Amino acid sequence: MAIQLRKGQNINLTKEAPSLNKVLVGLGWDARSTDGKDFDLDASCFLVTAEGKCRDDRDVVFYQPANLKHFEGAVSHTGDNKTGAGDGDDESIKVQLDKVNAAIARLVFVVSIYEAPERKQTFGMVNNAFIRLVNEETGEEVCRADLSEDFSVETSVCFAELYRHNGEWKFKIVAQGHQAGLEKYVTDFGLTLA
Ligand SMILES: [Ca+2]
Ligand SMILES: [Ca+2]
Repeated sequence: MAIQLRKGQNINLTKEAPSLNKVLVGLGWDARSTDGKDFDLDASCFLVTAEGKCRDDRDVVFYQPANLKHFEGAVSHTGDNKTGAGDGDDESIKVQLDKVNAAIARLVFVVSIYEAPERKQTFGMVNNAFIRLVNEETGEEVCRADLSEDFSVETSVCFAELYRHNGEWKFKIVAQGHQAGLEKYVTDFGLTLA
């Protein structure tokens, strides 16, 4: 039985799922209405040091071909979904915990709306958002969170963080949205991506 988490809650993965190493983080959403335009949400994963910064532009994994696979092999994105249509994971990110560099303290999972200002789209137009963490080797869903939070004007939402705590791995539901879009995280984490 997967553990259900709410905003602000965390789970100690090292205790709850001791054999966990290959992690699949599945993220899903549906567009409430699209008025004809594509509604394209993108999942990204930032690898962040204890100082709160990415080491360089290679520490973000997202749909761009050059950034689909992390250079150290720790994180990979399974590919861009441009509509969110259907149930189940719309995009997913794989993490191999034992390959995460010791310099990385947190993996931050953010979902943002592609071309949100141009298309005048916000998270207020998103339904059924969720994040779930699966043991890829057993197929077992370890935990999930349905983000029932009432978002409105946000164009990016930090769904969750996978982080080290006293030598153990924990997973926390953040569910914090921002109007500034993905650029906010790019700036906060010290990246120079356009
Ligand atoms: Ca997408
Ligand atoms: Ca969907």
